[in-house]
Amino acid sequence: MFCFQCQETAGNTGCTRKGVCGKTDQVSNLQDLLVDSLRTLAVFALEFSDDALAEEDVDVHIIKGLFVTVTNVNFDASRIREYIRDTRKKRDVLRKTLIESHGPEYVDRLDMRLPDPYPSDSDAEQMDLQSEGSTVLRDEDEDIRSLKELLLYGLKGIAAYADHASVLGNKNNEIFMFTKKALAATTDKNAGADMLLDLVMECGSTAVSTMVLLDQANTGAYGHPEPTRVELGVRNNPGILISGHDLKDLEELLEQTSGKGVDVYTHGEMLPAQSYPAFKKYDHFAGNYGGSWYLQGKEFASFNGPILMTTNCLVPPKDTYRDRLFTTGLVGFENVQHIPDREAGKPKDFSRIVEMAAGCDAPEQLEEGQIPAGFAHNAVISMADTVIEAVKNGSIRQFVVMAGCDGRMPSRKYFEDVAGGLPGDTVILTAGCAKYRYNKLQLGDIDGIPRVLDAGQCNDSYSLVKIALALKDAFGLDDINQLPIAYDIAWYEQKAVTVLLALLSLGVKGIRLGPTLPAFVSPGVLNVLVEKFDIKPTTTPGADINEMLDLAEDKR
Ligand code: FSO
Ligand code: SF4
Repeated sequence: MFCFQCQETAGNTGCTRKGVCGKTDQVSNLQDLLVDSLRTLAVFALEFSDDALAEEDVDVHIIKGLFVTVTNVNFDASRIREYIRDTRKKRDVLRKTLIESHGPEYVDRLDMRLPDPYPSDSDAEQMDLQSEGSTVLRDEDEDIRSLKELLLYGLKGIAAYADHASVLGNKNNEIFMFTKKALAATTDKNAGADMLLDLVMECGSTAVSTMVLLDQANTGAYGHPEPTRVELGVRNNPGILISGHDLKDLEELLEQTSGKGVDVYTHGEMLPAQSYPAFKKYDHFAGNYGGSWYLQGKEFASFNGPILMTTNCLVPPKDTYRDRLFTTGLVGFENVQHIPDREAGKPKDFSRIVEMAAGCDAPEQLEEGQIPAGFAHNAVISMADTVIEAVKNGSIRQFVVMAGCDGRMPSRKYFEDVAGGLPGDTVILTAGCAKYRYNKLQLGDIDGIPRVLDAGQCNDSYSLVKIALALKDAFGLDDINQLPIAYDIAWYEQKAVTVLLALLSLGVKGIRLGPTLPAFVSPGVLNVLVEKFDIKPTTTPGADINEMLDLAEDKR
């Protein structure tokens, strides 16, 4: 195996024996084979009209397949083999149709450039053999390899967001088309750096469209998040803990637990669900339990009731709660119970979880108090006058966007120290699980505006962009970089890469990225990013705070 797609990659170079995330060598290789089969499917799919693909559900299959390979989603070799089999089946249907319409020579020419071209043995052993050897290092030129991986990881994040939107019935053919085009480009042995860089930028603008689509899907279905004080303590009933990012799963779980004497708690990236009007109406929707994803080994044990993992970030389960853990959707782990997908027109069946919960003890209390959430674009823009006045009269000197992810590395204390060290006339704009480093610090407010404005999940970084654009218009500026906003982004997995590319495509300059720069960015590609966008690594909290504040002075 060779994998360097996330921030925790071994030695900041690459995981080669086993993933730091817990992914085995076999699963990593199978994920690479899945990506190759999706690339092949994408090349064939580009030959067909949207209608023909819709019939075979090819586009949705491609985004689901990519989402499966995002860090901490699916660790189950047998499920990944199933996705490869399905991908190959769809490929074979398209290939056969193409031979009929265009002749075998035409298809031969396509086959020549593909990593997984022919109908192949789908027996598990054969598939494991086919997957052996790293595909990530296939391109010898390190800059080309770096750009192709950057593009692929950006696509994985887009796929995750597009999948969430599609679950709620919102799909967009331009996003599907870009995904196929870009995936196909990563199979092109002649692809040059300029072409790949253009695609990386287009990946950023497609990421923005995908976050818009998901925002429309979420707010259309569940209303606009509203400022909410979220309880951290527990109640006396047994509970079900729901984690991940899938709001449709939460909706159906809340419905199926109504009146059952069981409470539903959020965990990790499900915390923002606490602010949606459609969920707040349920009396048995209790508070948020625990901190960010990497602490689940301890926190799931003390929760006492069943836990439902709807998307990443899953870590290999401990025996203390393994039999209470359920996966659903694209998430998987060997020997962990899985709730199957919806049958047409019906909700998922969570009855097993509800029954188990009824016989469990109530959760053990970990903390108490409340934290503010729900500051997505609609809520912040509705208090725009107060915010603008506070900037004008100097009560707010600087905004610092600290969106992104949390993770295991002790060096992530940097983000807690930055948040705690920023002076009282600064406001932190956050989204994603990075917030758990500082959302429980008592940082106060400015004229009633909390000093940590939490827009929601990582995809809700779109809200931060929307807020920035609204401020730019309100101050009559022509460039987003003239605003008193600094960017101090924490990354971990591929959705954060997508958010980063989205910010770059909007022209945001001077982003700090930490706690380390991505291992998959080669020195040559890094030079380009530094030259074009002034990207920089995080250094020390003190030095970075000073530099951010100096920047605010310069912009005054
Ligand atoms: Fe975090 Fe995990 Fe939401 Fe990621 S829970 S790290 S960027 O999956 O998606 O923020
Ligand atoms: Fe390593 Fe991250 Fe890949 Fe897991 S996802 S194998 S931790 S680089």
